[in-house]
Amino acid sequence: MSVELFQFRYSPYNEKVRWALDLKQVTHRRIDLLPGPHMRQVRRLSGQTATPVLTIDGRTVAGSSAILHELDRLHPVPPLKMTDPEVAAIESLFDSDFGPRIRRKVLSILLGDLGYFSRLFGEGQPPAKRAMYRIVLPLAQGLVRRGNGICGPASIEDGERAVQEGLTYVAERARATGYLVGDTFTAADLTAASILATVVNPPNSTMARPEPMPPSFAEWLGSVQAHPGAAWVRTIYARHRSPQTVD
Ligand SMILES: N[C@@H](CCC(=O)N[C@@H](CS)C(=O)NCC(=O)O)C(=O)O
Repeated sequence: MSVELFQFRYSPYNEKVRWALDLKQVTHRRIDLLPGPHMRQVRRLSGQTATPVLTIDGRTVAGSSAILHELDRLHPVPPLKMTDPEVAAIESLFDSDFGPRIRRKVLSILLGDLGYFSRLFGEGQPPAKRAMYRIVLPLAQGLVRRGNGICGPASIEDGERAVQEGLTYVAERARATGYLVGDTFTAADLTAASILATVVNPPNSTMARPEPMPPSFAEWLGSVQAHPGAAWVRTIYARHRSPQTVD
């Protein structure tokens, strides 16, 4: 089976899919795209512009949830329980509510340092492509802001609130068993931990960030690490995330 993931390196929705592929030990190839210039290629493949997009023997599946459903169907072990209504509700809460709100805050800080932004997303690209991306980024950044609903201070403050709400949610919900649904790892844990990993920055996430980070970003990330929800994210990553070697 030939499996290809068209991805952004630094994106929780892409991290969700990488995690599921690694967990189920699916051999695959990852194709890194740059935010902005990615649009034409992703649209040609899937009729829309958002990543992740997975192709399985030439067949296209777009969107992290649809991809996880398909992977759970094709590779049932270990199960992510995508058809469990409680799992689906938590996945949807993090995908559609906390995820986009937190992303506005994270991206707004990163877009304050375009050199860092281009290093972060350009990792793994050939040097000439990285240099070109740095040059076009002042123009492309408007697309990134508009595409993510970054429109003034209120949207950024709301992102800060979403971080606290998301961390509190997982800390409270996982208190009894360590997991969000029942007493085993499911797509609910995988999704919540992937979305919150953008601020918790666990050491074994594939959303690796080049160091040094911009001081304002490092300072803000530092301020959330003591939250019990951040401890939960680190524990889930330590127990269940072991990135595999990809082709
Ligand atoms: N609900 C979608 C959200 C995907 C999403 O927002 N992807 C972002 C990266 S974090 C993206 O590719 N944005 C670029 C675009 O939409 O053109 C999913 O779960 O896959």
